[in-house]
Parts: sequence; structure tokens; C-alpha cells
Amino acid sequence: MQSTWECTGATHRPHTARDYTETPMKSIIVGTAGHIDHGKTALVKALTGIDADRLEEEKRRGITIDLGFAHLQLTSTAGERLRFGFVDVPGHERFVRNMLAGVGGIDLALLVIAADEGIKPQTREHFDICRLLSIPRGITVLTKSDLVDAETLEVVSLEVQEFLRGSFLEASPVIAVSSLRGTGLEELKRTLMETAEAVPPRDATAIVRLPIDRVFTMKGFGTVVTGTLVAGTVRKEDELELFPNRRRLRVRGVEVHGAAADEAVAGERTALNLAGVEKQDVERGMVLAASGRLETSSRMDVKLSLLSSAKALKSGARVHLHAFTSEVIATVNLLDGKQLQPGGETFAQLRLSAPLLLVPGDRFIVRQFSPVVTIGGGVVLDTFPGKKFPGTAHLDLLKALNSDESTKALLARIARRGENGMLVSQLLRETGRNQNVLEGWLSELRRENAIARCDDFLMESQSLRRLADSLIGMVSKFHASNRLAPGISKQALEEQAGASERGFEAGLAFGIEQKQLAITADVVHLPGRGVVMKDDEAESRRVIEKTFSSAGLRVPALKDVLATLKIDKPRAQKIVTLLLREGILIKISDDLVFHASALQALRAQLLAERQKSPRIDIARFKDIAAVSRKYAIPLLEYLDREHVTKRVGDERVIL
Ligand SMILES: Nc1nc2c(ncn2[C@@H]2O[C@H](COP(=O)(O)OP(=O)(O)OP(=O)(O)O)[C@@H](O)[C@H]2O)c(=O)[nH]1
Ligand SMILES: [Mg+2]
Repeated sequence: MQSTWECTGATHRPHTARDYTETPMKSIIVGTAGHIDHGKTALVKALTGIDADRLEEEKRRGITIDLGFAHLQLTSTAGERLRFGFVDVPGHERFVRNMLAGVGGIDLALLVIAADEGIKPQTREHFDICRLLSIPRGITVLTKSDLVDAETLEVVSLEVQEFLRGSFLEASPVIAVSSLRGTGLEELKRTLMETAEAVPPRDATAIVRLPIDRVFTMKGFGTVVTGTLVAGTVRKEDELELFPNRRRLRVRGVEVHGAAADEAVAGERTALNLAGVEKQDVERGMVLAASGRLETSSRMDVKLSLLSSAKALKSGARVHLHAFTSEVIATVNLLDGKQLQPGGETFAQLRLSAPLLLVPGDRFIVRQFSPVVTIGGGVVLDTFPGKKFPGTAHLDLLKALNSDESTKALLARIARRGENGMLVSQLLRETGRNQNVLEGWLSELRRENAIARCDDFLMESQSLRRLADSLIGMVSKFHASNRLAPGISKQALEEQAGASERGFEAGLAFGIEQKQLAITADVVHLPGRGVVMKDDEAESRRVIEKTFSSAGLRVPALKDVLATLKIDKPRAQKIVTLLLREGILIKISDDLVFHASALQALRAQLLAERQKSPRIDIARFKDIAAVSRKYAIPLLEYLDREHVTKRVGDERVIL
């Protein structure tokens, strides 16, 4: 490869592929922040030798308009190799949205304040943005120290310390430098290295996500995109999915911090040469992610904080939402109250004007709709929420999702699916977490008996217990009202249960495992119940069956048969119901019941008679069946219904 994709600044360095025999390199992304003209770009150049202002217009106007990039490699006194990727942002208030596109993935903020001007509006706004995005650490740099005397520097320094009090930067160093003269730069580099040592490595095994901040074409390469890789590892030849349009693309080449590499890992400034896509099809704000793992969403539940400098925010208000490099319009629905007070914090559901690829834990900034100023920010809790639900349940869920304990939040995600349960793949998509990490938490939850698992299916233990209990209740109820039936069919029980298919299977399996349910040939029953009858009931059943089978077609009245039994009438009636359901007895009219074998014999007889003549009247039928008129009429009507005979005028034909 001839030139770098990542850094199109003045300095082009020869490429060196990563040498894995060397001690591993730690990558840290540093973002500048601060008011216009306070010397951010000059500082980055003084540190790295790279002019991050790459646009002709920037050079002409002497201001930064869009994001600029540079890099610097240092070796700490402990021998650790550190690679700093700088994202230089514009300070101009009109370009805050460009600043927001760059600040998303940074590990460390360089808050730049010119010693001769002190704190200015965008010092505050950029600082607020860093706080709202929870950027964990930073260094404050007083630039242009050569322009002020020692006394003024002291005053500005005190003013800055006062400004930082109570913030994430309170205890961090404040370093005076002159990019022009080079003073303070060595101290700044030392401080950068010390601060970098505390930066924890990002999760290189998580699901890949690269929010795109630049797209360009390079002769001989085609389309190149750049961004800060916020999660995962990208290798040459990987297939990635471009969101939101879901195109699948192949990675033709990888560059990290301006040098060709076999892979880029989370936390690195990354440039990817993509096959199968034109420059005009890709733009800032799109995200490249591992194929088929994640999904965009237009509705999300978040925790939202409002700056104390902002006006109160009404539920239903529209705002500009910035997350990583993307920007959309969002409608804020507050979930607790109608209005969020300045300096306040609450749970909210956001409806986005376009779908974004975000996962829980991602941070965002909101800016007032008009005039556009930064008013707050927050953290994504749930990218696939249901509609706002009443009472405190929704807030309770969000409190759990907002918990620092990963397993607690995970349990809340599984628990909210209740008796439907969920698949591990759904949980992966919902959390954006890598499978190994998730599996670790799931094992912990299983050890604590908080969840149950069957292959890739998960259900919260309490929901499973509840489901099994309700199944047991349904089966018991069935037995109670169908005392002589063997049990309820599995299908009927599933319909009654109303859970998902996998949920029902799990609930049933659990009930069986607990020996509270049993299943025999797709019939679910309580263990020891169902087909088993009490002795006197079994005896009665035999009596009924025998009476009717020996009666043939000259059957006795059912009530007379039941009167001879030793058991009470309701129990006797249930035995009859069972015999009818099993098809052993057949009811042809309100008070006529026959044994199936007698009717079967009659059918056979009629079929034989048909050979002689298909025409049959009542008299002939009475002869054949050897029954009185009292039985003949209902029997013939039954046979008509069964399409054994057919009425034609006063006569019938045997069919
Ligand atoms: N004397 C002096 N001038 C400086 C120093 N640092 C920057 N400057 C000058 O201040 C002006 C603005 O510097 P930049 O680095 O472009 O400022 P910036 O913060 O990047 O400005 P934006 O990107 O537009 O927000 C330039 O003319 C620089 O030469 C310094 O340490 N000393
Ligand atoms: Mg600049």
C-alpha cells in the first residue's frame, strides 16, 4: 500500500505491518475539547507533528471545521508501548455537531483552555459534553502560556480549578504549555503516559461496532471508511453489516492509526477498505457491525440527565440526539412525571426519527431543538422496549437495567419475558454483548437458581415456577371436572397456558421433573391420576358396558341402568360421559343410548340387506332390526344422519 487511509494530514509515514513479536501496544484515543482558537490543533501538531486540519477551507480560515486525526507513539518508563490516536475537534459553536461525531469513542479528553482567554462558552459546552458522555478521564491543558505572565497564568489556573471542582477532572492534572515554544510539552507527554496506564483495555471480543466518521475513495483501493472502533476486532476478509441499510460488505484491508494491519481491535483509530460498496452509499453516522448479530431500533428507554444550565424539559419535546457519529431527531417521553427540571435526571423513552444501531450502555447527547444548544445526555438502557407500561413496573425494570451489577440487569431482561422466556441469541442482540461474557453471567445466574435454561432457551426461575404451577392448576381443574378422563391433551393445555411454545415446553418439563405433572401419550395428567379409577367406579363402568352390549338394539332406559349402580348419580353420569367420549356408547337421541357394537352390527346387517333390495320402509326395518317402532324411528333418523340410509318420500334407500 502506498499511502495511509487514516491520516490524510501533512505527514505520510511509511507503513509497517504490526509486529506481533514485540510487546503488545496499548491504544488510547485522545479527544481534544475546548473553545475556538484556544490552540487545540496547534497542540496536537506540537505533540504529534501532524496537522489535523486537513481541509483547504480550514487552512484558509485558520479554524477547524471537521474532525482531524493524528497519532503518536510513546514508550512509558515501565516499557509499555502506548499509541495515542488523537481526534481533534472544532471549537466553533456552529460545528459542535462535528465535535460530537468525534468525541464518542474517546478514552481521554484533553480540555484545552487558552491562558489568555480563560473559560469561554464552548469550553463549558465541550466540558458538559464530556461529562454527559461519562468520558472517564482527562487532562486540562492551559495553552498559549507564552502569551501571559506568571501571575495571569496563576489566576487562570485557579479559575480553571474552580471550574473543574466536583467533576471527573477535579483531581486530574492541569498543565500549562506553549505549543509555539514547546514549553510544557514533555510534562504533558509524561502525564499522557501516566493517565494512559490507567485506561482499561476495551473489550476486543465484543460484537464489532465501528461508527463511521469519514468516507472517501482512494485510487487503487476504492471505498475507505474510518472511525474509532468502539468494540470487537476487525480482520481482513471479515464480513461486516452496514447499518442502517443492512448491506453486507467485505473488508478488503485494515489500517490502524495510519498503518496497514491484519486486524484492528477495539479502541483503535481504524480505517477499512471495503469491497462491494460505493462512496456515495456510505456516510458519517452509519455503523459497521458484525454481520447478523445486531439490529437497529427507533425506540429506546434511557436514563436522561439535563444540564443545570438548560431550561426544564417537557415530556413530548423534540431534541437533536447525537450518539457516536450519528445524529437524529428524538421525541422525549418522560416516564416519571411531565417535566424534567434543570440539573435533574429521569428515565425516558425516546422515539427516533430514524433507526440507530445502539446497545445498552451507549451514551448520547441531546441538544435543544431550536436554538440548538447542548442541554443534556444520557445512557441507553433498552433498545427494544415495549410501549410505556403503567404503574411502577416500567420504572422498576429500568432501575434494574440501570444497575451496575451486570447479572442483575441481565436477570431483569430475562424476567421481563415472563413465561415466554427468551433465546440466548435474543439476549445477545438486546445487550450487544459478546457470547462468552454473556455465558459467564448466565452461569452465575444459574448457579444462583435465578434462571432456568434448556439448550438456548432461558426463563427466569420464578416465571418457570409460576408457569408450572399454573399448568398444574389447569390439569387439576381438568381432572376435577373430567374425573374419568385420563387427562388433558397436551395441545389443549398449551392453548390454555398461552405461553410461547418453548416456554410451555419448559414449564411442562419442569412440572414433570418435579413429579407434579406426568404425560402419557400426549395426555397431561397429575401423577397417579387420569386413567386410574376407583374400584366401585371401575365396577360400575363394567356393568354399564355389559348391560348395553348384551342388550343389542333393545336397550334399557339409561336412567334405569344407572339406578342399579352402587355409585351416586353424578359419578355414574361421568362414567357415561367418558364411555360416550371414548365411543364405546353412542347416544342417538335424548334418551336412547346404544353400545357401539350393536350399531355396528346393524350397519353390517343393512349392508347385507341392500343386496336384496336397497329400498326399505319402517316395517322392513322393524323386521331386520327386530325392534319396536319406539326404537325404529330414532334409529332410522340416526342412520340417515350417518348416511347409511337416505329418506326418499315415505321410504328410505340403503346407501
Ligand atoms: N502564541 C501562541 N499561539 C498559539 C499557541 N497555540 C496556538 N496558537 C495560535 O492560536 C491560533 C489558533 O490555534 P488553533 O490550534 O488553530 O486553535 P483551535 O483550538 O484548534 O481552533 P479551532 O479548531 O478552530 O477551534 C493559531 O493562530 C495558533 O498559531 C501557543 O501556544 N502560543
Ligand atoms: Mg483546531
